[in-house]
Amino acid sequence: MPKIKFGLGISQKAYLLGQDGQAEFWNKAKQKGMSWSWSAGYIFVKLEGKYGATAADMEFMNHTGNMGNVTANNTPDLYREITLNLPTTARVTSQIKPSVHILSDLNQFLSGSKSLTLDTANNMMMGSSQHLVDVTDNLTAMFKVDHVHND
Ligand SMILES: [Cu+2]
Repeated sequence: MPKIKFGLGISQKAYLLGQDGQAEFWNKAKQKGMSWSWSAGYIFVKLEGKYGATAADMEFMNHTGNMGNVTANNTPDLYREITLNLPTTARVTSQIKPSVHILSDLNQFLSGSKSLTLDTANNMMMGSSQHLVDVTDNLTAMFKVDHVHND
């Protein structure tokens, strides 16, 4: 079965190349609001919105990322590699540039393999706390390839 593999976040291998080793990627991430300071590094996933039991009137902000060198800091590594099955082969030829269309089920954020509840203890979090490790693990199951365009 044909497959596609991609990274969710930035691997330590890439981050530890240092700021000069990022080429233009660091600046692009910065422009898109997907970075902290260099020492904290890249934001992997940024989820923001409102929630509430009766009305969506509470703000939440969950930003996942490694906050630097995980070995030196003795913190969890939130980088994940995702492998998905392709329903059909993606053909690359001189005429064909295939598009792989991936759907993301955001419901996995809180209702994935581990049920999570937003509350005042976790609704404003950045980095790699246990809540954000749980969020990351839930999000790894959010992707699926819906279809491939071979044209
Ligand atoms: Cu499509």
